[in-house]
Amino acid sequence: MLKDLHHVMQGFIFDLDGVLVDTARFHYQAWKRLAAEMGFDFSERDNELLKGVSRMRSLEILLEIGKLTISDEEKTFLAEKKNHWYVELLNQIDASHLLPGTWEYLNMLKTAQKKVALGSASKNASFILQKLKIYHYFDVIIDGNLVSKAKPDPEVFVKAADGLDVPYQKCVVFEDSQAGIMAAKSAGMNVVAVGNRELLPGADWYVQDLSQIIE
Ligand code: B16
Ligand code: MG
Repeated sequence: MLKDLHHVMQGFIFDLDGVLVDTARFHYQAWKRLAAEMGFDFSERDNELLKGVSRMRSLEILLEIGKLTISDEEKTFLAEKKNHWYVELLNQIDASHLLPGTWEYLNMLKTAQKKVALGSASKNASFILQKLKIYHYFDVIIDGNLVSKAKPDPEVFVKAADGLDVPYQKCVVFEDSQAGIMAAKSAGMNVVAVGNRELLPGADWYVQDLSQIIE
């Protein structure tokens, strides 16, 4: 039972994009601008392929869509350019951009003295948490700057659980991507998928957003 989660679990690990905030549309705008500059279109459907994926891997997928081959130096340059545009867009976000239930659930966990961590692929995670005014809720923040292996490798969640000093089987991960669900399960953790069962097989529980978990 989803309700029992709070009694049984000790560590609560959150993915960022798609779970706490919808930054996917800003990633989309920035990638679309880059694609346009290179002379091809990038659809919202294509953007689904980039969710939960690292920045460099996202660029490689974009280049595959545009059927372009470029050098590693050019890749680094383009990834930085996209990030510059993305960060410009992030400047407009504030607490009103939190997904439903996020603030209430984090508050509830803090009141219950539960341990809370972030496990995100984003190198901008700390900046985003500060903009959203929820940085202080996190005991541990593991982001794209601290991991070398992308989801579905469990590294990001293992580091988060170790940082919280909670056994993996007492951790629950909240994820909106298939790679993230696989990463958490392979670490022996419990998973709440944020999204549809059909699109995200393999999780232990399903919610549309965090407002469905609040007791
Ligand atoms: P950055 P998450 C992921 O965040 C996004 O879903 C993914 O689209 C993005 O490419 C990745 O972060 C890297 O982000 O360019 O800011 O380092 O879902 O793992 O919280
Ligand atoms: Mg995500």
